[in-house]
Amino acid sequence: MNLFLSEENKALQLDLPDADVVYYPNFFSKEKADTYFKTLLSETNWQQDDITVFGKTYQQPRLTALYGENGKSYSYSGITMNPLPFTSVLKEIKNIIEEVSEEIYNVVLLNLYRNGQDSNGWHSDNEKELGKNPVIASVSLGAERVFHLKHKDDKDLKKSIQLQHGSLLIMKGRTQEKWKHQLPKTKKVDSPRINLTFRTIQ
Ligand SMILES: O=C(O)CCC(=O)C(=O)O
Ligand SMILES: [Mn+2]
Repeated sequence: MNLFLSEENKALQLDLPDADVVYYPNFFSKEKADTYFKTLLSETNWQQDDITVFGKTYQQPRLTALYGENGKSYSYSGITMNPLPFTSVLKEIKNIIEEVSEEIYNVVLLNLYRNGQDSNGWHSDNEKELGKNPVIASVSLGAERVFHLKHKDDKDLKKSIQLQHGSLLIMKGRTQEKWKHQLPKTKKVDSPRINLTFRTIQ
C-alpha cells in the first residue's frame, strides 16, 4: 500500500461526451495533503503577472509559479513563464501522479487563490506546446472550490465539481479541444487554495 495515498482512493469517471475526465476525491491522505499545502504555500516562488486581454492589461486574479525540468518556457494569455527547477516536494508529488496516470510530466504550473475573490476564467489548456490531446493532472490543496466545465459547441452541456483538499482531477483525450473550464470567484470562501497542474511541454 502506498502510505501517501488515502485508503479510500476511488476514481470517478465523469460522464461527459467528447471528454475524458477522472476525479479522485480522496487522492492524498489528509495528513499528506496538509503537509503539501503548508510546504508549497511557504516554499513556492509566487508571483503576480499582468495579462493582456483584447489590448487591456490586468493583474492576474491569483498568484502563479512554474517549475520544470527542461528549461523550456511556457506561454499563455500573453505571459511567458520560465520554469524554476523542481523542488523535492514537487518531485515527490510528480512521481506519485505519474504512477497513477501512467504519463510523464515535465512542468507543473502552480496557482495560489488567496481567497474566494481570486479566480481563473474560462479557458482550455490547448497551447500548441502541449501537443494534441494533452493530459493535464490537477491536484487541489486547501480551501474547497467549485470547478466548472462547459462544452464549446453545445451550450446545454455543463458540469460542476467540488475540488476537495487532497483531490486529483485528470483531464485527457479531447477534453481541451471540446471543453472549457474555469474556477469562478465565490463569496463563500475566504481561505487559500493551491492548485498544481502537471503538464508535458513537447
Ligand atoms: O485551479 C484550478 O483548479 C484550475 C487551474 C487551471 O485550469 C489552470 O491553471 O489552467
Ligand atoms: Mn486550465
